[in-house]
Amino acid sequence: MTDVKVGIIMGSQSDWPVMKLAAEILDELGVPYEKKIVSAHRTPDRLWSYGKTAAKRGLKVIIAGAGGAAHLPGMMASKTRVPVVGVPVQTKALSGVDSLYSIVQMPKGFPVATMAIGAAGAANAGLMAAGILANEDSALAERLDDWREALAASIPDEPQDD
Ligand code: RP5
Repeated sequence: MTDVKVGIIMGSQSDWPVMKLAAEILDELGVPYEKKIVSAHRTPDRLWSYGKTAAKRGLKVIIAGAGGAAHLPGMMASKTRVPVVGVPVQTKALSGVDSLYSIVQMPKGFPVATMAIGAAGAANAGLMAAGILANEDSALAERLDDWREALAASIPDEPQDD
């Protein structure tokens, strides 16, 4: 077992610019994570072994991002009981609606907590993972509360002219 409790996985190197936003949130909150390319279609054996060992290795949350025929989050949820947070990566052809539908419509028994398409979804996946871990980590809970308060405080009371 290691200190790493969050796994960020993605179907392709091309997903990293978006999935990086989840990593940046975890960096801000001081949550250690690992990041891997694991493709449901191109590296299915890697997917299988990642899912098979995830709980034993001490992972508590897996953030999985993919685009198009985005089967990675759902297949990972089929292979491990570790909660999977899915991020639909935006696509050129169908704007990420394909990714969203591929991830969100799981059959009963194998849930994926599906975020919004793209950047907001990736950042929220980091926050979701932190929130889950914060239930058992009071120092992290305090950092997350502070992060949320800072965000609220950054919102102006009134709209301004440009
Ligand atoms: C999916 O196909 C990946 O998650 C990525 O979003 C998409 C395109 O992958 P590349 O062709 O850019 O490698 O498997």
